[in-house]
Amino acid sequence: MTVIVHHLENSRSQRILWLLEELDMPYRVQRYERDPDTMRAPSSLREVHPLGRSPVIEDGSHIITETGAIVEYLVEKADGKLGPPPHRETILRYRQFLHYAEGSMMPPLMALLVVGRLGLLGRPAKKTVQGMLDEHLDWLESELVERPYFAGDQFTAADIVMSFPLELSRSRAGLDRTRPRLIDWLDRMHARPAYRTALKAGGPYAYA
Ligand SMILES: N[C@@H](CCC(=O)N[C@@H](CS)C(=O)NCC(=O)O)C(=O)O
Repeated sequence: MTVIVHHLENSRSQRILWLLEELDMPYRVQRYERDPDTMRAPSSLREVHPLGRSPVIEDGSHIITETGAIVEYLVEKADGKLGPPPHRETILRYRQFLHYAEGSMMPPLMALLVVGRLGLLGRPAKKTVQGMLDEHLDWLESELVERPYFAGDQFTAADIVMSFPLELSRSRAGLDRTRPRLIDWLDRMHARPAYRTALKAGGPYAYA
């Protein structure tokens, strides 16, 4: 069965295309463009799922939303490929980063976007939010001192999930070469052939 990915341009769902390429799983992309004024998804995405958010995948009768749940579903469908190697600590870190990317790292990144749009009014809050993000980035940098990938010695789907918050951090939250391991990790991710192929499949993506 071919998986259908409802993919919004310049969005988190780029990760799902990348994962499908890494898993070598057949898929079809249904692309959606953002409204140029509001940057919101078009209403047609609500016909797929009431939240009108991306990513959403369809696999036969299953319609699945939420990045982490989609990633778990696809890894399971691929018989565990790109899941964690069978090592207790690696499994725990894999699960941690699968939840952490959307649960802990994305909220301050979204807050930074909002306070940025408030201009002068947002300035006091910007410092606080940037401080929160710096804590995240410092911790993530220290994690990569210990191991080359987020879960352990091997590339896993946890790296794919972590890509979007770190790409956003580089584009709008000051992630630069002062955190060399994170930048090196991003460079390694972007050099993967499956990443490059997924970019072609997804269309506009401003964070590669
Ligand atoms: N935590 C959700 C977030 C989904 C989400 O908010 N997606 C954004 C794309 S980056 C979206 O569809 N935005 C369109 C809109 O807000 O209209 C996930 O990871 O799947």
